[in-house]
Amino acid sequence: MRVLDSHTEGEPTRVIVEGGPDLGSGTLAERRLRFEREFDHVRRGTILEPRGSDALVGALLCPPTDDRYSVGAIFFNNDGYLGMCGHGSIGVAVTLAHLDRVELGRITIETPVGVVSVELTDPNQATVENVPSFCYRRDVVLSVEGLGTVKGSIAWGGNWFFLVDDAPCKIIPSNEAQLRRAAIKIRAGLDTRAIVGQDGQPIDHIEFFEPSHSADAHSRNFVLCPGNVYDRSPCGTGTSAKLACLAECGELAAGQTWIQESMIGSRFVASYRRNEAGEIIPRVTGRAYICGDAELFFHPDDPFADGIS
Ligand code: PYC
Repeated sequence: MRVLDSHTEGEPTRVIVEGGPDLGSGTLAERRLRFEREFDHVRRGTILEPRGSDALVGALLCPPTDDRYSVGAIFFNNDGYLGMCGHGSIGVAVTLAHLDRVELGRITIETPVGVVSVELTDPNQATVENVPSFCYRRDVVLSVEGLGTVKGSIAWGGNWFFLVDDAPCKIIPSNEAQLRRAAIKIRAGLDTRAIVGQDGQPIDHIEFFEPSHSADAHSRNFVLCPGNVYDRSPCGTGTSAKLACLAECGELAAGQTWIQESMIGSRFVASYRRNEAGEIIPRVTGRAYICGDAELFFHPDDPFADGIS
């Protein structure tokens, strides 16, 4: 299997460009289900050690359902499958440009939760126009052991997020373990109380915020992903969820810039527009760099061919 590795503002993406499973036809959501049911060993073998790491997000390229779209992509990680992935969409676009499969300009990526458009402005920079995003519930309060009362909002940005009003401690790399433990507890608390997204969707990403550490950015975040690792980038879908909440509270107007910084100081420059239906369409700009072009081997006798779970 040939994979191209890149990172988007520090967060890695591994795109399967050759030798991935053939998921057949159907919608991307149906194909994601087929991936999960019949080829989950491929996800594990590609992402988990010894070939990968917990921080990796994978993307399987597949033919789109409609030739108006450039490509289909199913994103996955150490825990399972994602709806959309903002940093991953930038990684896919930069990877396709690196392989000369697309030119600079606009491409469209079909995902299990909708079609996103990605404008490649140079070989290492792209703007994702995400799926419609929205704030689902505000001022959700829950009591979490060891943390006390936690208040936040539930929002959709291509994945489900709980955006916590107050971070439990300063968002700096040396507090990573504390932030991760707190976010895991909050996610468990939401789960126990059956606090979910629309249509009963589980909330699998937890996001903390604090003011940015630099004068030219608006906010710093820490995002816990479903596999209990933090997003090294400011998280494209998490930034989209944040924009939706800011718009809901009247704190950010359409077209206004929001610079979201991650715990490691990398940035996404974001804004939103409203479509004809009045929905929020986030735009997220970031940089990605190719860092590897590899062939992965899966020997039939290898006891860890399917990864170390
Ligand atoms: O950038 O949307 C994102 C993302 C989701 C999980 C990891 N990154």
